[in-house]
Parts: sequence; C-alpha cells; structure tokens
Amino acid sequence: MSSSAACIFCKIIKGDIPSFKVFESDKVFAFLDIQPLSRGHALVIPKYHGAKLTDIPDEDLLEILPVAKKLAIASGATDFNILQNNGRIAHQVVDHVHFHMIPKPNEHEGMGISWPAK
Ligand code: IU
Repeated sequence: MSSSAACIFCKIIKGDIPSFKVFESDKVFAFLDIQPLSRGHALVIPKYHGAKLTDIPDEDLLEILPVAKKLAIASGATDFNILQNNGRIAHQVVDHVHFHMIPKPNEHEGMGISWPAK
C-alpha cells in the first residue's frame, strides 16, 4: 500500500488527523469535507497514495465509484455532483486523489442523512 508521510489525506486515513469517517474498506476511505459545499459533502479517496487519477492502479479506482454512489444514496438527496479535480489549473488543492460527493438537496426534499453508509 503506497502512503506518503507528508500527505494530509494519508494522515487522515491512518487516524493521525481526526475526520468524520463515513465509510472504510480495504482500499477506500470516505469522510466529510471540512468546508462542505452542502450538508453531507463527502470525499471518497483511495487508501493508495497518488496525486492524480493517473497515479492510482485501476483495481483501486474500481472500488471508489460504488462508494460515492452509496454515500449519495445515504445523503438522501436525489440530485448530487460527483467531482474529481486533477492539477492546479483544474482546481486540485490536495494532492491525494479524491472524489467529491456533493448532495444538491432541493427545497422540497428532506435530508435524511444516516452515516456511516452501509
Ligand atoms: P480539491 O478538489 O483538491 O479542490 O478539494 C480539496 C477538498 O479537501 C476541499 O473541499 C477541502 O475542504 C477538503 N479538505 C478536507 O476536507 N480536509 C482537510 O484537512 C483539507 C482539505 I487540507
């Protein structure tokens, strides 16, 4: 398992920095974003350290989208964004691959969030 001592998300995975964890498996970790764009905004990350999508083995990436889907369902929002930035020009700030799951609740919809996702 590749890990970087300097990487803040690797420290979150190890528990050296606290986070609100919403999912964990052998290859994937997910936690709530500290500056959420909406309630339930979560980040889904591979435990394998790599800065960009192109640095992560396919078998690790394969497990990520189903987790993002699970979290979207758990958020209770029928509308949501899945977003993934690579490089500064593309607005990537943290150099450990992460997929944003951003619920987009509408005014008529309750947000029955139940973490952690099953
Ligand atoms: P970006 O795709 O690299 O632009 O997004 C990085 C996200 O990581 C951003 O939404 C931050 O709020 C979030 N984040 C976090 O949740 N916890 C942290 O310790 C740090 C950044 I640093």
